[in-house]
Amino acid sequence: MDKNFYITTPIYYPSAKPHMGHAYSSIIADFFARFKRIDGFNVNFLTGTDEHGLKIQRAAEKKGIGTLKFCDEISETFRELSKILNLTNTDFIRTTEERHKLSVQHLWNELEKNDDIYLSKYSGWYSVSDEAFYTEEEIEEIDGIKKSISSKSTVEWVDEESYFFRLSKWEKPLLKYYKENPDFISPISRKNEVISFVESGLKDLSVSRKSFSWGIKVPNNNDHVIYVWLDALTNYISALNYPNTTDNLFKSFWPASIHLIGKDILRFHAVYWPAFLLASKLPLPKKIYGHGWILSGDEKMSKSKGNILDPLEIINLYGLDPLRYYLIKEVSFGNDGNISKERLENCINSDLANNFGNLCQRVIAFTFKNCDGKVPDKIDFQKEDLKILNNFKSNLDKIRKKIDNQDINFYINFIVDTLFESNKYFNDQEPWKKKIEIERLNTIVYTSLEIIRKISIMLYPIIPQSSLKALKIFGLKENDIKFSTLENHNYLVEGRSINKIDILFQKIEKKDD
Ligand code: ME8
Repeated sequence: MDKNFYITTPIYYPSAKPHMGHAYSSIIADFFARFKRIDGFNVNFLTGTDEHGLKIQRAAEKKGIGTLKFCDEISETFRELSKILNLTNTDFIRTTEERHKLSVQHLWNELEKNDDIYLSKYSGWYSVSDEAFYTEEEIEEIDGIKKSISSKSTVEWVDEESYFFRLSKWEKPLLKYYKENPDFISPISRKNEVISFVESGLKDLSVSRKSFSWGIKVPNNNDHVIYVWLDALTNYISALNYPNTTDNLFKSFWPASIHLIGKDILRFHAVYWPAFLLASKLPLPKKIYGHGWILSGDEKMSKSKGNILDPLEIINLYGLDPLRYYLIKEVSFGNDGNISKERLENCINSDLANNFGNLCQRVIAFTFKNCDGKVPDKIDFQKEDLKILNNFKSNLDKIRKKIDNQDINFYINFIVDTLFESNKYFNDQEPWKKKIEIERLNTIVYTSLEIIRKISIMLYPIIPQSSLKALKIFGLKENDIKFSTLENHNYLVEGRSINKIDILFQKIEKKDD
């Protein structure tokens, strides 16, 4: 079985500081990376910044700073955010790095060699905000201003010499590929959008610009810079040392397991990128997943709309793990979702503090009071204990499959239901009434401790810091976290001392409480 897993986030534009939408994609990617890692996979996890093009050049001009200096500063805030979000990315790529430039120019040469690139002239609409070309049918006029219908960004007229990529040539091969690889574009609702776009006919794509210079030069024609999307998409392989395809990184991790992106950039990833790869005879990524948007009110949160939520503000107020938990649980994965402080506070109070935190504290206190602070011995599992323990064991492969289908909603619901069942189990079994049936009391405590261990492991990809704190009860460290151990009902060593831990989550005082 292939035990290598390669996940990527989009590389973000450092035109302004990161916002909640960026944090969302990165946290979700980290969730998958962490899950795969505890399930024994060798994980490569890439994120970074997309620094070329007119959008960045103009943003730097507006600030009156040199473009690279401007990128250095903002790219650094994205790198810092990765740390603040506790991401386990294994690399952070900037498209202004030399390793990337070499890779892009090599890819360009391959495309040219295979006769997929030719010189002509582009006359049409361009959105600098989206760094995208639009046809007449894709734009509308609002108050005398031409805008993209899909993104509502302003477009401007471009009329200049340009290199073109023979995208039209790849229309049929792409449709064939989508058909033969039904999971390539996910979720399914978005796949149909892409297929109808391709079926409606692909025109050749302009892949160079002549009227500005902030980009990677076209080899052998320094008057042109390479179109920023051809440049940016290549990051996924330049970080694996492409063009050195015999390099260990490339051999181990290409094709990528999944490119996780927002639905706004699906066309670039599900049409242009696979076409570039087909044309350069490279394997295609296994999956493109276009998640929904974090909305602010009813609108997509974005810098141009001025409705940005700052992840740092929320983290300072509530802490990182509550934010991670909230984004993973409350934004139904694949769909759009709203952020509300009220729902975030509910998550903290009810799921994290009441259901998880309390379970830990109750069981620890009971173990100290009745079992001398030790994992009890003389265990004899009964039907009711095995029922709850087997619930993990019998669902292990199902959980793995759900993760491979990006069904985060299943994963989190499984945890929420199990937490409910676990609290109910402890209440129903009434160990405090079993002080003379010592074997029964011990078995209930043992089972409860095992459940806490298992749930904490499942929570690790979502709320890593809190999960590690909870696992301190058993003296377990990050390296001990293995998903496969959820199968084992007798993992905890009888007679070994457990540890008291601090309160995991402070409840938020609500005004109407
Ligand atoms: O598009 N809700 O960069 P970008 C959810 N550089 N996710 C959001 C979001 C929101 N409101 N806003 C942004 C680019 N995102 C290109 C990508 S990849 C080769 C090049 C997330 O800074 C989401 O993942 O505009 C979206 O696709 C990405 O940030 C766009 O970031």
